[in-house]
Amino acid sequence: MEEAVDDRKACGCMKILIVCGSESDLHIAEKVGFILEGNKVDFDLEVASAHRDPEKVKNLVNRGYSLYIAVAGLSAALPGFIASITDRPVIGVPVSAKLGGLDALLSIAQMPKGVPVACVGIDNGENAAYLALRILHMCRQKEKPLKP
Ligand code: AIR
Repeated sequence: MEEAVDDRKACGCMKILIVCGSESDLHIAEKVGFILEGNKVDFDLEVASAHRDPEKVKNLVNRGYSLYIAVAGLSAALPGFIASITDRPVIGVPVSAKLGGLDALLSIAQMPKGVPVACVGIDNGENAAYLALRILHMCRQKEKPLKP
């Protein structure tokens, strides 16, 4: 396991954007950031709503990141919106703002074909970080294949 963590550290060339739909989602984004920090993965953390400020979201994506983690509740368009303007992997984290997060879960998971978003469990920022680490780890796959 320690060896795998070292490999992840070697993926330092990559940078992730964690973006929240609102400041009220920051407690979930912090869980993501904590794990990325612990694995020495570089990231930015921003707040930008796909509904309230789509131009800000576009400008953030135009900076260019290796991977996006979008955290949002209610009608959570943010991960899908980002996936519509980048070819990079997007991981969505549904937040339990209302309806126990079911509204956000379905908004993130039910993407149309051709616009993929990986959806983790409700409020599960930790799994978004772990999935991101696995995706970044693939940059080392050529040198050392992953275990089956
Ligand atoms: N939200 C913000 N813009 C679009 C959406 N879906 C979400 C946020 C947050 C929830 O609405 O991601 O989870 C409530 O936001 P606020 O700012 O009212 O607390």
